Amino acid sequence: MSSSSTLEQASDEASKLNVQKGDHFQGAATPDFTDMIHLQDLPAEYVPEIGKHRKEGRLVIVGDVHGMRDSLQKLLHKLKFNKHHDHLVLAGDMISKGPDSPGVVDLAMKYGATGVRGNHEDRVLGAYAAMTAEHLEMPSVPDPDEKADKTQDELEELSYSHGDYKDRALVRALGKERMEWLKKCPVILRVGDCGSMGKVVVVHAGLAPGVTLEKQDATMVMNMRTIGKDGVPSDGREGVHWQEVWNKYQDKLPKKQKTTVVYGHDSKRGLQLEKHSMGIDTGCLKGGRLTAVVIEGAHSDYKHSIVSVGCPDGRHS
Ligand SMILES: [Mn+2]
Repeated sequence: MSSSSTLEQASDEASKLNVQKGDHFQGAATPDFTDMIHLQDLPAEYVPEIGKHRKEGRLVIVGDVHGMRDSLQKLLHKLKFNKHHDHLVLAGDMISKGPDSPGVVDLAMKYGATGVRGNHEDRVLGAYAAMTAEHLEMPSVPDPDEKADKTQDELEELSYSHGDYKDRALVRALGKERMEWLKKCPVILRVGDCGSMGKVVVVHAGLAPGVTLEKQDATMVMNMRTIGKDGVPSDGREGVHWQEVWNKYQDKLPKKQKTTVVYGHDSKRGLQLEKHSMGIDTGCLKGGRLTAVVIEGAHSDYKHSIVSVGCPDGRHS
């Protein structure tokens, strides 16, 4: 793609954003999602080098952490992760469900990690945008009054009436600084060329084959599991898994255009390693494993390995 067409696309995107912003200023009650980052390039300094004189350094891509801070720490210890030459990428659903979402974001910030926006980050960021639009206070801890004197039924009713009660509680638990960090996580992270792996891209759920990264449907990138006969992705489990279609499509492409996708989101299927896709959600939250794809440079090519640690069941903690 030429740089001018990239620029044109960028300005197309910008004008679309302006339209949405205009609607917002006209008093629409919908939250302002215009700051969602669709596609971002991983800075070149984080991409491992190859060759005789390569610098030391690995790219460590970790699947769905879901608030399992201690498991993430254990995995990084096992890898002897060193933030001075290694780079950590979290493939979305870092937060929600598990015991310590704030702790996971703190670790990510401490290690200078790059996060990708998963369906859970998207939900919570949606709640954050709505709360910000309503000018609600953002206390750093959940408001104790909110739960006081309410029975479970009332809480459920509250949840029903607000729609996103749990998401708002998590926003409050995370606080502004962590929410702003999450907001900067792109839907699609383009790592770049990694030799025989082709171009490497990290997303939370999947990519539609034959569609440019710029034109991918962001909601589907964070949610897809299957692709229908019409070629349209879906979050349903019935039908052909998206990565089957993706791998068949990659096989037909010239070598230089092949793309390997690293993704999470599908703990039911677990580790899914194929030629041009690597599914690494191995169900840490439910007492499975937390898994990383480790990419490093060698003399004339890149190599990758899978490293994982066992996790306690984090669902009821
Ligand atoms: Mn997910």
